[in-house]
Amino acid sequence: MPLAPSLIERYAAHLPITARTPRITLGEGGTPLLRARWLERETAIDEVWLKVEGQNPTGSFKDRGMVVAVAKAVEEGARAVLCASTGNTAASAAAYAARAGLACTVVLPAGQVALGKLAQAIVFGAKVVAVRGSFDAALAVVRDLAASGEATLVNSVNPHRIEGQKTAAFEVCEALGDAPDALFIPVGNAGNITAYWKGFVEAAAAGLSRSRPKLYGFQAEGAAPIVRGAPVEEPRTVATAIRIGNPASWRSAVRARDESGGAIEAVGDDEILAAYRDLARREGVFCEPASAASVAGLRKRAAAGGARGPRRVVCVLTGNGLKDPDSARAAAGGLVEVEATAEAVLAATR
Ligand code: AN7
Repeated sequence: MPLAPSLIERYAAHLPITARTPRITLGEGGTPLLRARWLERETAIDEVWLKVEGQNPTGSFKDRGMVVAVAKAVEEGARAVLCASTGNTAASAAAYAARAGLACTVVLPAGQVALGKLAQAIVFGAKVVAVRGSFDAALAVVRDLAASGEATLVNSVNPHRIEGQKTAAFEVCEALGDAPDALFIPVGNAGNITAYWKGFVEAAAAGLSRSRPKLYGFQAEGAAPIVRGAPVEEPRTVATAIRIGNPASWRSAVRARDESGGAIEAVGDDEILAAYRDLARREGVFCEPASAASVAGLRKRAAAGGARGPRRVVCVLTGNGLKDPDSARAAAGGLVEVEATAEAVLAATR
């Protein structure tokens, strides 16, 4: 049977969808779940799977939540949507607003957004404003604007975003025939770990799985407020997508951690970049640095705990590596340029 054409239609029974909700879609959801043999060997875990969310239409998991948030905004009569973003939310909001015929404003931390994401927001026709400050400052600004009725806020504080994003947990259960033992996921503003937990709880209740996984969330060491138990004034990490010092969904992330029996821990930029490179070279999957935090976290836990523990795990790869060409360039080093002769090329590849 062919898949229903849109995430909203496939999961309507589990989403806040009414007869009046427009069935907008850009082909979101239904992303691959890939077996990761190299990671299985390294970690001595029986099954390691990668949920490749970079295959969504704008290249990140944000599309699952954004399609629902934008459809509900249209249903409720909105003319415009608004968000703060480290980049991916902006790209997704801009695309779905264009699709639905809404205006879109995105507020970004100046100088801290990967080039591809900035390009997406601009090309999709959003009004793009960079502010001097962090993502957290940008979020405070758009919360103010939304409160004064400027536009509908489509950050993950909008509950429709969480509803849409929880569908990834359903897909994992459908693909495996049950929930995994553990799920590894990057944490920034903490909406996604919140959404996965809601999804796994509902999947178990709906009979899509017999169990619920432990959730392991990973922040970057220089941007790890939940791990440290206090907001980080000036968050720093190469993983710009998760350069967030005061996550909006902090409390629900802690709840997901505790109810599932998991943990939220920090990984260093060096560990993130090593996972980023190895995923590309050994598994053929090009994700962005923030996404590799999930795999960095799995490797770190496996190295510390040996082979005991979960037998089947899923790592969420939240965004596509193509979004961040500067990180790729930095990881690759310099390009070799030679004369256009077979000898010169052969010599350069030796
Ligand atoms: C690739 O786009 O916060 O913990 O403004 O882009 O749900 O915030 C992005 C976050 C992980 C963290 N991986 O997810 C934004 C934004 C990637 C991301 C996260 C983000 P949350």
